[in-house]
Amino acid sequence: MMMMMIHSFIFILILLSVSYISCDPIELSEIIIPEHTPSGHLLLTLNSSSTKQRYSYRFVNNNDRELQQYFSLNSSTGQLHIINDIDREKLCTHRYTKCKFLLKIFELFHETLYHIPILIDDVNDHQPIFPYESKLIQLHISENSPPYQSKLFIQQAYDQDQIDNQKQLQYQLKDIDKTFPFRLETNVDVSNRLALVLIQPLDRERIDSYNCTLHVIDTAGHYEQLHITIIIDDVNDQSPIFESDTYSVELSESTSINTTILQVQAHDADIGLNGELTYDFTDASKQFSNTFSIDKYSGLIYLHSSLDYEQRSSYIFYIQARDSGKEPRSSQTLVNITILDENDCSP
Ligand SMILES: [Ca+2]
Ligand SMILES: [Ca+2]
Ligand SMILES: [Ca+2]
Ligand SMILES: [Ca+2]
Repeated sequence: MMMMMIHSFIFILILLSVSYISCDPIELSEIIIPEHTPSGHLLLTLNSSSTKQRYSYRFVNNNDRELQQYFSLNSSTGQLHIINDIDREKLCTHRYTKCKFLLKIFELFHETLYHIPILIDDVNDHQPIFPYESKLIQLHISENSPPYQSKLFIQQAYDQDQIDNQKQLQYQLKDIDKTFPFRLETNVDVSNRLALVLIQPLDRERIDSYNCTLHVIDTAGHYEQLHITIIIDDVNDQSPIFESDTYSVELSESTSINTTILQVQAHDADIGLNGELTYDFTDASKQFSNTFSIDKYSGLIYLHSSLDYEQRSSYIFYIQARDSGKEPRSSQTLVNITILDENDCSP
């Protein structure tokens, strides 16, 4: 019982002495450990004497307790080994500062405190990564964008290694040919974004999308690719074009009402509303809508009221096709209807 009390007393004393170390520390020189140094690697031996003196080393007052899990300390020899994989990028999240720690070891019998600065050295073990959820992104540009003034911005790649800061990463555009109308610009502004600068006029009606691959490589040759599809957005720059400038038809004066006479048809190379057409009489030809009617979507023209050759032997009017863009474009065609005489007058 007495012995147990003495032991407890010594233990408390030791704890107290460990917690309240007042001696001047011995500052050891910095140990540089490359990250991922294999487990079992011996970093230093604090007690190299061959005398029979007793030594008892232990970690002490290490603010960053997490650090201790990577090392084992032999209490009598003071040998410090690596026992866990050290990943610099996990241990030090501050990318731009050195990954440094101060490891403190106390020797109880000689009351010696050691300060051991540790520097975890970066190894280039990460590839650069583009900050997008997918490796395939889509960018949009309007087809009337002016060359040299129009840019498509792309976020820079990021590399977790300290060695590979943003300026060290090299970019290249791949899978393009001479017709590719963009040029890659790096470090375009303070945000260090990348940009695809338009260098040729676009024409969506000719080419409506482009593909390229953006390649980034770090100083160790690790690389990443971002596949980019550039969609050319339509502008209403095309007018409808009629299949024919003139539509001529001959019609018997006895043709019954609602008979289909002809169909006018135009095409617009734009897409969406910019290419969606409706047909109607031009303002100047509105008067003919008493005699003929037109279906605004199909361009079919019907006879609206009965004809009489003796009263009128021909009709000439204009039909316009108009797209549905915000600023609509239109064009017109001529319809020439000749009425044929039937023997309907009594002698
Ligand atoms: Ca890297
Ligand atoms: Ca690294
Ligand atoms: Ca267009
Ligand atoms: Ca159009």
